[in-house]
Amino acid sequence: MQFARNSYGTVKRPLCVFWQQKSHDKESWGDAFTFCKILGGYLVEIGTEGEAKYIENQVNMFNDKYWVGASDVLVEGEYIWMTSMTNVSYANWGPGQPDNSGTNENCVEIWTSKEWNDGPCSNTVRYICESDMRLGFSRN
Ligand SMILES: [Ca+2]
Ligand SMILES: [Ca+2]
Repeated sequence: MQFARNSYGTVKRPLCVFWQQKSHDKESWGDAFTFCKILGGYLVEIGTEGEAKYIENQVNMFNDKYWVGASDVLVEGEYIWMTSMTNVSYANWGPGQPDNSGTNENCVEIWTSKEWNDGPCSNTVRYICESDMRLGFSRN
């Protein structure tokens, strides 16, 4: 596991991002949501473009898509950050997304292009957790 701290002055909360690096660490969106809680955080929420860029920079090494903590599972087409239960205000949707393909796409992933997509929640995908808590994580 790796840890990183945000040095951005623009985010609304202290942001500590951590994620699983190994190839087997892919989960359904629901399991990713749960694992983040078990790990002492929550599936990452992105409130601003600055925050999005910070996370993108931290996870370039993924070279893979990853879940973030937004879903429209409650009301189709209304995306909510599911930990804070706040509306998704900033988003970087890919072309034509979200498209609710197959009427079965309710969970938000970020592609390697940095663009966002709604995907099937049952897909197993990498994921990013973050924590508001000051747990004394060091970078290594
Ligand atoms: Ca949907
Ligand atoms: Ca989609």
